[in-house]
Amino acid sequence: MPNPTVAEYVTGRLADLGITHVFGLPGDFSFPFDDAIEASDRLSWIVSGNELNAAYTADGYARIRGAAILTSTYAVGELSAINGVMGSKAERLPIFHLVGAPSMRLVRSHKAIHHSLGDGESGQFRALSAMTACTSAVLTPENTIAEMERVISEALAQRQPAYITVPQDFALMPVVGQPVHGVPIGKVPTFTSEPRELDAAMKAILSRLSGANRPVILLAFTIARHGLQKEVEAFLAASGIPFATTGMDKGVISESHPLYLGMYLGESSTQEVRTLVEGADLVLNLGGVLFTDFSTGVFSDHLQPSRFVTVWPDHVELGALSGEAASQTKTFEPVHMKDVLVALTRETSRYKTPSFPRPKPIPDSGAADDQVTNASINARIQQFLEPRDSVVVDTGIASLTLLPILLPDGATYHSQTLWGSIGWATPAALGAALADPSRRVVLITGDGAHQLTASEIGVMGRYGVKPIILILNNGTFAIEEFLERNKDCEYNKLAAWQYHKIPEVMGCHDWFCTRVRTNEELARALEKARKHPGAAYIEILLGPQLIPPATPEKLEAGYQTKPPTPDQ
Ligand SMILES: Cc1ncc(C[n+]2csc(CCOP(=O)(O)OP(=O)(O)O)c2C)c(N)n1
Ligand SMILES: [Mg+2]
Repeated sequence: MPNPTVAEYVTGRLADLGITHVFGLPGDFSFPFDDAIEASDRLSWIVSGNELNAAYTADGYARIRGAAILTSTYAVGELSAINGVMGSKAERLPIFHLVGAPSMRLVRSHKAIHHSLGDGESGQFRALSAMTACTSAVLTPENTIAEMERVISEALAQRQPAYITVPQDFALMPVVGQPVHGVPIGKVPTFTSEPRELDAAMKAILSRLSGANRPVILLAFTIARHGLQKEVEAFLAASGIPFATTGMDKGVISESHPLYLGMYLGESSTQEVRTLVEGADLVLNLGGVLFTDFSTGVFSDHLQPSRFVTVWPDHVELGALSGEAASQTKTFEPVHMKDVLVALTRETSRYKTPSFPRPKPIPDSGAADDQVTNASINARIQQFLEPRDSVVVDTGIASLTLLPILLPDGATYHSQTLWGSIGWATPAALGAALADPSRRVVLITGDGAHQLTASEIGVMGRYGVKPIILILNNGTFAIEEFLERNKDCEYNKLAAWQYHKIPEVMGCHDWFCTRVRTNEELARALEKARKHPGAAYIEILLGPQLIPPATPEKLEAGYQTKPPTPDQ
């Protein structure tokens, strides 16, 4: 058998990882990749509305499957994808971005080809795309086999995108060398811990743990990215130490877990959670929590670095003890989080778990005949959720106010807490639905965010996914008003779309679509959606928002536009 072509090999090698869908748009320079995907019996094309949306869809898919493939054409396609792929880089998701480029013959001829600046150059855009990835490769028939091993291993180690491009003529040539048959993503070896470093790290962690009376665990989103939920659950069971999550990490381990304290959101936490987390004499930070502005009630976390033991994906860090200089921070590397979790489960003695109040569901608010508000909606969403739902939330008022809802058993929560690009959630929900059809997907998006990427509703209809979609129609970019304290800007007002008609005009069949105004209407619509065998799209006309604008102090903490006062 002759070797596969470069395009066939690349797509086949990525299919070995267990990826079964490719998101993107075709284009002439990319035809070899497009045709290889079309011909593959392991990969299905999902044709997106545009490349940015394709990147968001791949991001949502990778959150559940562990990795995704995105394809776009040279320059015009790949540049459109940049914001989406950069978001995946920020939020640590391995997206393999395949881009076909002009043939080497064209490159050498310096002709003014389409999708160029007309200056005979063709390599300028590669650098821009490569910046959105942690690793990149320009393939030739000779280097393809080795380069694919390198970029797969790097992208999975960093859990960040890889950019892979190939001139069109090279893409059609057979690869040179012995093709590699890969293994599914869960079996791909990533880091190897250095035994002496691992041993020393374990001694240091166990010594800190044995001296602690009131330890707590913070769990980071990277646990899900590295697929280590089972290892964390085993350690929780062995140690009995309770855990909390910040906004970015919500639902990484089931919120029905008996050791779950609740959300730690700095000064926006409940008093009980604040007391337990801030009063802990040791914070075991598993995975390396990113204390972002929106995760921590605008940098209002009060945690002492000296009490931290942080298990990053590839190293361990022990805070300098109080009284020691910060330079006394101890690091151990390379040490893999999985190895630490396994060793901790084996060696930690069980704590007597302190009694703590179980996190409570947020209470009902708003009378049946009242118009739905951003306050009354949260409890209703919480009651509607079912075990194992995937909840996908866009950036807006809801991404702040939904954080305290209590998720049912095994439900996961996905939002772009760090990157925060509005419009992400609609395509990401499509990706999540395709990644695991056994889970119901519930998409919650503001109207403003939805207007950026609503074309993916048509893509959902085309591929027959069945999410439940809640559109929060308040006619504005309301969170901007919350952050800006200016209620009447032209730039925050939205075109008045009739959202509930979108699925029909986009060719979606058997969708339950409705528009509701009161809490009672919402409750009835949710009940219908629950029973409806197809997708559901509920436009919710929100009443005046009840969230008071951020205080001047909070705004200043978040944006820091003024010189600090002397005592700060
Ligand atoms: C791509 C992008 N453009 C602009 C912004 C700035 N931005 C953040 S939130 C937001 C408004 C979101 O409005 P909507 O979806 O209606 O939600 P609401 O605030 O009304 O709940 C905007 C414009 C952004 N984060 N991302
Ligand atoms: Mg809005």
